[in-house]
Amino acid sequence: MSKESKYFDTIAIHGGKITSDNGSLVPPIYQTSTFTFDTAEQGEARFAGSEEGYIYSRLGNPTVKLLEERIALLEGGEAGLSFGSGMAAVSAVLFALTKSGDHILCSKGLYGCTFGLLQMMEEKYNIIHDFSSMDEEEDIVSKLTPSTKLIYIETPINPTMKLIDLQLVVKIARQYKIPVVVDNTFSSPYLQQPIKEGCDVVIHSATKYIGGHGDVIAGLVVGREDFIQQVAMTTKKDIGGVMSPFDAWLLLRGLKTLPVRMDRHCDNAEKITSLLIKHKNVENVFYPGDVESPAYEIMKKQMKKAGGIISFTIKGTKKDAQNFLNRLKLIKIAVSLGDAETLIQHPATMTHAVVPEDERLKMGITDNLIRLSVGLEAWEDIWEDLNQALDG
Ligand code: LCS
Repeated sequence: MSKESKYFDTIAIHGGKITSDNGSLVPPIYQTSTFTFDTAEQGEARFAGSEEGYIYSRLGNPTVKLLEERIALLEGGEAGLSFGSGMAAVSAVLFALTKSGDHILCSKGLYGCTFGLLQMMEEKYNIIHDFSSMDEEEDIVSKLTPSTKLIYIETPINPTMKLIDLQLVVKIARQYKIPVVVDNTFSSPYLQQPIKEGCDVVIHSATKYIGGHGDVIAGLVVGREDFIQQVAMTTKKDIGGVMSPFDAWLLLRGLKTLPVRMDRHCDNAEKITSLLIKHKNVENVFYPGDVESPAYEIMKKQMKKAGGIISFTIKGTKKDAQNFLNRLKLIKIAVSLGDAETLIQHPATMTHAVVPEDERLKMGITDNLIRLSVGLEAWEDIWEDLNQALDG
């Protein structure tokens, strides 16, 4: 883009510099593993870092770089970095910030595989972790240790839709000089920009809203230039969870419609929430856009809208929850979220099955909890399907 816009919608379409000689409107897919050097000396200079330019696609690729520039602009951060999955992004950041003996303070509630990764880090590498609900200053402070190297949070939390007050966490983290890492997957940069709230690093499973069409697995990280460079040249380069140029191209395409898609996801989710709340077979609905929700005030403070995910408990057992899912016709039973299709899943036996039952219950993931990723269909059809399955 010749002149950077201040508007999110414009940056989502034009942000970053397209590398193309031919005036192609859409960025080319540089489907190449390596880049040739004119001379041996040029190769030496590229490796030494004294000359800019591409070397090998695990280290950088023009299509991927455009996506990295665009996500950095959209999150309001200095630089972006891409990964082959959300988990590759999470692990690269966590391993870059810690070493054996260090401590991580996490939100009480995390995506199941992030929980699994933290357990593995503890068992294999002695990088220990603890959880805080992050809703009270005393609790956060009491769980910090001299070895705490980062605070790691999801907000909204997968799948309970609890929110964490970013300003509260940042205030404490600054006092103790600890970086705050936020998994912003559920909000997308359109609804929430943690770096603007003072957080240090943002992570996305770009598989979700950023891709938006259920056809790519990918991860993104945004942070300060020096940190991104550190991750790029250590845990990304040497562990190697990189994004393919084609996947970067799909994500660039997805980003163009992120604002319009998110508005529709949010509108549909608000409508479905208002109907779920009134259904006789629904016990509780967890949606931060519901004015009765304890998360509502935080949502108003740090999010543009409440997002497209609703979780709710039905009256009944695990079997009743499974029977409810089995009665659905339009809505697909699937993990993942943020797609055009409405997706539904049972966290206790699917996304969070790896979390031991007592930990799972502490996070609020009961056997009758359902997670709904509200898609872009007409809300009337989504509701008709939910309603008939709930009535059944
Ligand atoms: N962070 C969050 C908050 C997630 O929800 C996920 C995946 C990841 C990170 C990992 O991203 P991935 O490697 O899959 O791109 N969440 C999933 C979910 O809730 N259902 O299926 C995957």
